[in-house]
Amino acid sequence: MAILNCKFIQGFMRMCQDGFEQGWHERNGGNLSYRMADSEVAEVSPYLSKDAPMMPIGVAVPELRSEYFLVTGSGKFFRNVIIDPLDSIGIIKLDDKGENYQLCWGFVNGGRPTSELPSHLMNHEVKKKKDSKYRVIYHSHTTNVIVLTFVLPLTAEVFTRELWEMATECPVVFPDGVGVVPWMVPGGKDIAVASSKLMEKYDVIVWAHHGIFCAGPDFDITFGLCHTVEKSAEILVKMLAISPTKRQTILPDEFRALAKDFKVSLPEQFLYEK
Ligand code: 2HA
Ligand code: ZN
Repeated sequence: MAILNCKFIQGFMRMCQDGFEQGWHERNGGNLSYRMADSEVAEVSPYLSKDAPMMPIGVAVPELRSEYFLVTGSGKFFRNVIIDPLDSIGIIKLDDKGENYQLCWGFVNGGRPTSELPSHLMNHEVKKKKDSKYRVIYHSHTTNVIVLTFVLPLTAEVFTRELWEMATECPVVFPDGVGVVPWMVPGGKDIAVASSKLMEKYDVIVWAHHGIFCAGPDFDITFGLCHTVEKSAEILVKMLAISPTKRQTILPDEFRALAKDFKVSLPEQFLYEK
């Protein structure tokens, strides 16, 4: 089917497979959504059905009215996306209030969008308002980030600083830091509201004892962000397995020097004296 050759659908499927191969998507874990550009909507328009019934999103996202999203399906496995995309992924269109959606393509065996649709869309709305280049929201069950939510205080200050210290590239890749949502029931409005509030400030949000949400302009940047954060978390987990303390690390003034040379601004909130 020619629609599957579209660049954005290829990129979406590749990201699902990449995440699965990293071990972040056991069973139906994790979900991905992509806000389509007008040119991409036009490209696939002949394949889109326009009369499917409207379904409630569960939250209102007026800023996203009439937009189209490519999304993974509720209960679908990332593992199956590349071998059976028509079953696993789909395109939805929001109504002119941003309160309901209709299925336009995909989910041929009767699926529906990810159970985390409220969080995805509220995060998309916040990001679009700040910077219309943002198009990707990615939720994955990154093992080492989850491990850290059992041993570190659940604050942006501690998570950001500890992850920055574990790899020199980190403050350059996520200079705004990492937000943390305490444990909450997934899938609903409350966790969507809490997450989107943090998305105003961060591109990375940790869900305690659950996983991570990342936002970005394209698949490479968003996957790379998640990959970088999880790699740093892995280094920290390995370090903590050897020793509860660090013999040496990157110091606040060294971060400030890095920020200057790499032309990023690192909030002082994260450069506290320990
Ligand atoms: O099942 O990851 O958070 C998908 C999920 C729910
Ligand atoms: Zn999840």
